[in-house]
Amino acid sequence: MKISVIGLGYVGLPLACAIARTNKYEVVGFDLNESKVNSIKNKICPIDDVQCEKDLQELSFEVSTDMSILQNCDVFIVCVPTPVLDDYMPDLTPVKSATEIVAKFIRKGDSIIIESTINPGVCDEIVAPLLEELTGMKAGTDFDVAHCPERINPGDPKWNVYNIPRNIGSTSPEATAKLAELYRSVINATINEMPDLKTAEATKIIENTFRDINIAFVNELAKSFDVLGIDLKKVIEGASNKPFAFMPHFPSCGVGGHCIPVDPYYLIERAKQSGFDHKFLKLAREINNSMPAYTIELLGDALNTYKKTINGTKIGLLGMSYKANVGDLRESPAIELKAILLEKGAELEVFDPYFPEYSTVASLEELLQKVDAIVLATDHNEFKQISGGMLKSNNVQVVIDGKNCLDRDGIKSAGVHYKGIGIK
Ligand code: SAJ
Repeated sequence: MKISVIGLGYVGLPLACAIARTNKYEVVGFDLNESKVNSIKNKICPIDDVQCEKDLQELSFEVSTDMSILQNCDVFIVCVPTPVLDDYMPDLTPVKSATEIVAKFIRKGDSIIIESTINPGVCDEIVAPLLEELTGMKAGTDFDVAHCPERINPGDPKWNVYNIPRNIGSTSPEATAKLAELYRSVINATINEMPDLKTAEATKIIENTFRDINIAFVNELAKSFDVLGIDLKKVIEGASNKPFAFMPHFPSCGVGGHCIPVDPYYLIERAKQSGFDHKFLKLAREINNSMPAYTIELLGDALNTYKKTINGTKIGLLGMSYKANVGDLRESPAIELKAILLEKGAELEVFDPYFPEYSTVASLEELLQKVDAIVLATDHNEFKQISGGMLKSNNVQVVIDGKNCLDRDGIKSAGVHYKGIGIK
């Protein structure tokens, strides 16, 4: 069986490696990005994925930007991005263009599997009709459409494509069973057969929406406990020792990434088209989107105690990435933090070890020497070493810890003003 993976990013590349590792299939990879394809050809892993770096050394399979590589494929697995537009509508352009490419090569008896995160209905209402229109064939009869939502967690040292359980739904139970077997031959984890495409699409969306609303819950608690003078970090720690029916989430300066702040909009928009208004999901998004501004409010309040304003003060922004120890700017709250600080007249320095191109200094030490206050936006390991002594000796007066990850007690005992999100 010849299998193609279309889109060789943090989802597609590990999957192509996993399929190649079985030695059971001919696997080819297709991507539009020349430099990414060349890196892979030279066994240089273009993504932050420890397992994938290893795989690329040990395995070899054909990758190309030339779509003729898709000739005679039996299965086409689409792993392209599904970003969100400025109006928070899902941008399905990459999925549609990948589908148009598959339409050139898909034959009777073949299957297309979408792994990209999509709102419920996209396979039935967009992918299948588009393929039928372009090929003259009938979905479910001449070819199968399936959805097996990706669950890759970028930078995760434990969970990877080989061991993460998966859900799959298709145009028929028989097709679902057939393609589930394919995944079982590649992945050493439960492959759950779902009743249909919409169920599989909805499953991924609610997994990430669950996370977004729970983060919004603790973010609203942070604002409330800041006025109540209650230490939210201790409260969450306390609640976390309940052995059942509690799952901790943590307040922060905002929710970034290509999944959590994006996926809820897919459901919100799709349900709205059918006349249902997801008030709760929208409110959660509003709360999480309000956190960068709230973080800067905390900075303004802290500077006030030194009779200072943001305007004209030297302020250091630590971190641009949305997530610790990876370099990924997508929907990062740090982007908004930076914009607000500049708009308020801060004399801004920025440092993120993963983004020298966005950094105004070459090191954490250099930043600390230059600023009177810092806002931590990303909990990179490198920033966790910041001590009260380092801050004091550099005359840093204020620390706003946007990820509640610094040594609060040590910083306070050094006489530096510390404020976290929901904690003093
Ligand atoms: N965040 C909080 N508080 C929390 C957890 C996260 O503010 O309690 C923020 C993070 O700082 C980040 C954003 O939310 O800005 C997203 O964080 P994330 O840990 O959810 O990281 P992602 O975006 O890489 O999410 C992925 C997702 N994986 C897939 O979609 C396949 C998500 O489903 C996982 O739950 C998540 O990784 C994970 O568990 O780390």
